[in-house]
Amino acid sequence: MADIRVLTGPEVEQHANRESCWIIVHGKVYDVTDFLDEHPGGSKIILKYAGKDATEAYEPIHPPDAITTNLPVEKHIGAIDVSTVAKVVKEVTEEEKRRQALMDARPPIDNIINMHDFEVVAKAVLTDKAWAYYSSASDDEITIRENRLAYQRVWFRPRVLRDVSSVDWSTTILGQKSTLPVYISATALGKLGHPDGELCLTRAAAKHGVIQMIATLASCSFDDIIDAAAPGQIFFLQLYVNRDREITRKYVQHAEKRGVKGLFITVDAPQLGRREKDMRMKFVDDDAGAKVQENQKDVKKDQGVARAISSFIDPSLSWKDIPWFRSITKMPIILKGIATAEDAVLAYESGVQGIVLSNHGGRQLDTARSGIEVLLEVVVALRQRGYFPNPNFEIYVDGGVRRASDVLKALALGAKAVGVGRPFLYAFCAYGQEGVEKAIQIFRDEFEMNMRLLGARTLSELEPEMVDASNLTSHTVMSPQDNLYQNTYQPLAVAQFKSS
Ligand code: PPY
Repeated sequence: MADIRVLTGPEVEQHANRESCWIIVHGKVYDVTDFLDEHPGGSKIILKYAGKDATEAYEPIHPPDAITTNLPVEKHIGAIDVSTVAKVVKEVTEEEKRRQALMDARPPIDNIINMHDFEVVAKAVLTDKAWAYYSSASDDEITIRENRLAYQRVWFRPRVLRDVSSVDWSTTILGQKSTLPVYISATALGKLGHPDGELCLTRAAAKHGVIQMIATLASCSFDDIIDAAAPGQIFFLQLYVNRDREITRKYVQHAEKRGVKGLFITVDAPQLGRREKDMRMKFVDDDAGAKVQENQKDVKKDQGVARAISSFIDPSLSWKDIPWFRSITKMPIILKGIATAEDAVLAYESGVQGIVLSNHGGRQLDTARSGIEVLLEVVVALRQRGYFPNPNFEIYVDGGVRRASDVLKALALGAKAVGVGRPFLYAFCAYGQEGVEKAIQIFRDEFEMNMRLLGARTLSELEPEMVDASNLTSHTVMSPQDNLYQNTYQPLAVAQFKSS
């Protein structure tokens, strides 16, 4: 084996400019000089760390192996003797002090009683950049708001006198046991919001028998997540298909070998949506406003965090690729991001094992309909063809789910389970693993109450007759406003910060 060169901090510091630019990431030294102009986030941000340790800036927004897979091996210079690296004394900004104060004043977790509470706390304690990336949705953000509203156009038709002393909301998803009819949906870049990133989800999911979908663009590496799993813990994998299919093949087969139980291929993101909150953050971030950057052609200033790292995703992905996926894995294949009955039928006929009716949390095509609305037409179309119900083809819905009552509506209309992304993400940004556990507990409490009130003792007793979805597809129907009542009504409050 070749000896690994060990460098010192002062040696690396010699290479701190555009002509020769070395950086340290995770204890290794890389020569990124030739890569500067190719960096999707622009060269400026790399040059800021030229000759220095860039790990802290790199880690939250790059897949762990991004640097090793993008740089040819001859640019991997060696290891670093960490004792020789000058500690960068990070200036604590006013903004950081403010956020730390808010972190210290978070509401005690016992005061968190719903998913919205997590969001309020997360917004307060996250960096502006993290909040912009997580919360953003595309264009005018109509779809992200519609995702909530759509559930409010479905009304319950509860049944009574059914002896609901004991109720059970456990289920199976793709044949795997789940204590909830909810799985943790993939969200990327978890370390932007918490130092342990997605491991907060893994640990909480293990404790409570919930299934976690691992994101291709998680901050923690796939193996770190699987290594942290409890024995027998169930995972699904969300897949962004790489332009280089060999990379995808290896990734998928590795996941299967490590026991992943379902492959969720994202099909609604051939190009990333324009998420304007995220895009604006880019201007702020590089300590140069839009005007200063005007003449710098190397900074892709209009992109934001997500677009900057999405160039590997293959926009040529098509129905013709499904047999190839089938040939490389035995895992069940699910298409994530189906938005019409037509495509649901094609998916069924292509032989996959399921679909997620999703608009990607409102982050892709704005004014695309909500998953729950699409569910109606999908069930009709599949039923007409004799494709529904079919235990070997499951339908999931995601987007906008904040309450167990939302989940029950989706299940009554034919979904097998529901994906929840941001609420679990915000839960760990605000309170780490404990937050995710609390979110799961809240769902449990809500399932218990709502199932009793609805008259369903098990999930199999849910049926379409338990909901009135007749207005779901009408985007103009409003509930009548009662102005007097509106004026006197005191809106519910969210959890309060301790006063300092
Ligand atoms: C999203 O942000 O919606 C994602 O699905 C994750 C992601 C992150 C960065 C680039 C592409 C996709």
